[in-house]
Amino acid sequence: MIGSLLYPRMTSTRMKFSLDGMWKFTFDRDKTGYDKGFEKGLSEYEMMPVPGSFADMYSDPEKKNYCGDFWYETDFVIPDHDDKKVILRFGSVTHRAVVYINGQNIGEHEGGFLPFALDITDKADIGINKLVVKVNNELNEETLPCGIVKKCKDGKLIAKPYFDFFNYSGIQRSVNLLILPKQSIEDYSVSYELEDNKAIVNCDVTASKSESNLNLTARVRLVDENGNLAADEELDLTSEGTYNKKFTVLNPVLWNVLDAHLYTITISLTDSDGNLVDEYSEKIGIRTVKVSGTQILINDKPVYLKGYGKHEDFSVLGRSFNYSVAKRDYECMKWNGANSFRTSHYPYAEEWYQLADEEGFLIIDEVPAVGMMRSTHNFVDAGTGKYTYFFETPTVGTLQKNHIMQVEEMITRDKNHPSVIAFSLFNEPETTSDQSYEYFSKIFEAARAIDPQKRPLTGALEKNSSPEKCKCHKLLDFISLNRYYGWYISGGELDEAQEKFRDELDRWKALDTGKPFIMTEFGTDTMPGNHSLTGTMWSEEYQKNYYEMNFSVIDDYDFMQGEQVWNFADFQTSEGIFRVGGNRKGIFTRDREPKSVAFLLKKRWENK
Ligand code: CKX
Repeated sequence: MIGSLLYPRMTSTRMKFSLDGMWKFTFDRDKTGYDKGFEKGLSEYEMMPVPGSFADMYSDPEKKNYCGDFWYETDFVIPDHDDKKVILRFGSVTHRAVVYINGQNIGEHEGGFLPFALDITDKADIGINKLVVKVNNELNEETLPCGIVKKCKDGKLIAKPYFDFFNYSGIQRSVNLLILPKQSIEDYSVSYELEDNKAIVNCDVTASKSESNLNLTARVRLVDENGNLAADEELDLTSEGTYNKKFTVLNPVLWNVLDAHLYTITISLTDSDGNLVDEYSEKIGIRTVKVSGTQILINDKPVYLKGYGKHEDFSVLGRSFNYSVAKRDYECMKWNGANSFRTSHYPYAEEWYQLADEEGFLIIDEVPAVGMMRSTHNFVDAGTGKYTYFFETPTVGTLQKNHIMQVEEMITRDKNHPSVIAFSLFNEPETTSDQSYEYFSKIFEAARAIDPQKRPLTGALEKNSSPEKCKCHKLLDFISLNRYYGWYISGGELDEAQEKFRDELDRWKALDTGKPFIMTEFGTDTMPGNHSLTGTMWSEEYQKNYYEMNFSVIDDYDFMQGEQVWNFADFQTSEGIFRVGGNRKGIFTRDREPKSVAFLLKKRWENK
């Protein structure tokens, strides 16, 4: 992990300047960028939006599907400041970045969906500086997500993901310049216990160290939505730079499902003369999450998850964040009575979670551990019994290191959001070998150690991970199933599909795991406007019949505590004979208009 992962905010002690805009950009097909001195500045370039996914800018397929190195450049100004710390913060660069300022390497980051912050205080000048970022979007089996790169005879590289969503890349989230106090708040976490009419809040704060090593006092203040002070506490110093306090909030207004109540938390550091050194504020919500028997409890009350597996995906924007699209998505989800979604298959932009905090939405936050089965069509191979020895490969140790790193970065980034009720640590890997168990037990151990709220952990299991063969379900606090009975399995034969689905759930029941289950994926590709009185596959009628059948099964099993349909909207994929203009399993089209089934879900979810 590099630098503090706190969301970039202005406070009375912190300045923030956005570097978003049009940057210089060039592909580096033959990887000669260093020979051409690109790290000092691009001698050939076009302009490219930041944030943005470059693929959807182009009409030329070679550019759209480009795989390899590419470079960005911009100039930025550091204003004169009074002996402060200067930080450069990237929301995400997909999939890996090397950053240069004025020709000097100042840091690198692996992983395309999480932020990183670089301290450039001694590496940049007051005034104008040149920022160059070398980005690479190749996929391999040592980093997340997994895939390979095919090298063509002419040297061209083609990304071959072991997953279906399009390999959108670039500087896809905002870049900010932060000017912070030398000794600053690096991180904080909150966790809660509820007792009659009160909440016990456990608050940890980490401050950065500096040469001056001032003896600082840390305070935490909580203010409710009406501006009333709910707590104001000095924290105890626990070791150099770390502080802790457990305090009580009387009559707390709890954050609840679709009924959000937020407090503003303000952490401050003051010196021995009482001068304010640093201050950081954001919104949090008091709530607990527990698994008890086969139920998931929010504030000790059972909740049934209704909602979606999503993607960050929209026409032209690709995978870059846009407030209007996010607002529209929340409106669509609220319209049909959803209360939750999974950030399939990677951590989303931080603003998604802030909006969920405001809306009372529940998020299963997923790390980009997708494609852990060696197949470019694993959505078809899943369920056939195909076995690819994925976790029996010599490079799996490096993958595991990266996996743990990204789990830690994700939890560090997202831990204080009330909306985040669980972390998903994988999607559809091979889980039938002892090696997979060994691999994942370390991942779960790392996640449990780092989450201050000890939230439930899960992972989405595909069909080969059957009750009899799956070695990893024992690691999960609730079991997430991705099942396509009536699409990939017994497609077009809903009676047979129903029998098979019931048979599998009976076998899980017989296993008596004592845990809640969630359907995290089920769905059918559906061409909007394609109608069929006989309900043939791909028609809107088939999608409805499929969901009706699946719901009738799900409702017969008490341990089923949620349903997240696949997918919220149609989304872009790699090209292939199984995809017509992308994955069409959306309940909404890619431009967020409902398919007929959206009304079926509305009726069901508003009454469930
Ligand atoms: N699950 C049988 C992972 C998702 C895919 C989905 C699909 C697969 C199905 C696995 O990322 O989009 O093929 O629709």
